[in-house]
Amino acid sequence: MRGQITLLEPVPVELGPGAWHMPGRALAKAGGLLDAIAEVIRDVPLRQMLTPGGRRICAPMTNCGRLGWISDRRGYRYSAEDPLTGRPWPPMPELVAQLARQLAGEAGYAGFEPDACLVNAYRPGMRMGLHQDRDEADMSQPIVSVSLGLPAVFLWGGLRRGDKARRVTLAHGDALVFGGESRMCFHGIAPVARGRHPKTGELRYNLTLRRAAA
Ligand code: MD3
Ligand code: FE
Repeated sequence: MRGQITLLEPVPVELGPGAWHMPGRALAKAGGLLDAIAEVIRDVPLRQMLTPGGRRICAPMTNCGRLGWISDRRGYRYSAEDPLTGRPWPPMPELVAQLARQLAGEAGYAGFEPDACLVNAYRPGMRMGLHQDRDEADMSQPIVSVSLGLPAVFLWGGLRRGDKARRVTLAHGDALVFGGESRMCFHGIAPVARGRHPKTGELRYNLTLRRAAA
């Protein structure tokens, strides 16, 4: 049939200049990634952080890697210590770091070496408002994200807060790589719909891999 294609394997979709959605690209590693997340969470539990304005950030989060992203009344920043204990974050699992390097390379960002991995855990109803990631030292470095468990609608806006946001569904095993001209785009997550995932139950995990220090 002319015009009809069969997708034997999912292909990367360029969402915008330097921004790639890679459906299912992390699926083969999903089991190992979930095991790695479970181990991190045993060590440094998920917690709800406060914004500088004193509001609770919806999704509980924690970190692994040399640096962790934290937020409290003093602001947003990266810290080498877990503020709950004063101890270093657990090391980034090699499986996670390796996948991030691989995906960044495939998107055209050779030499990406993540030093921070933020773990977000969303339950149905939880969302993340439109924001920019601007706490990293070198904005020429891309960001890699992997979605696991319940699906979510990713809101992908423009360089100005008011720009209309596109909606892209992120499923279990999907990856995103954002760099170049898209690095400073506003983005967020729409409220997660009710549901159950065979591997995570009523949870969506997101791993956000960044180069925080120069
Ligand atoms: C686009 N997390 O933690 S990941 C965040 O699913 C965050 O938990 C969302 O935004 C989540 O900051 C979205 C995808 C993502 C991460 C960083 C980006 C998209 C991005 C940086 C620039 C543009
Ligand atoms: Fe973000």
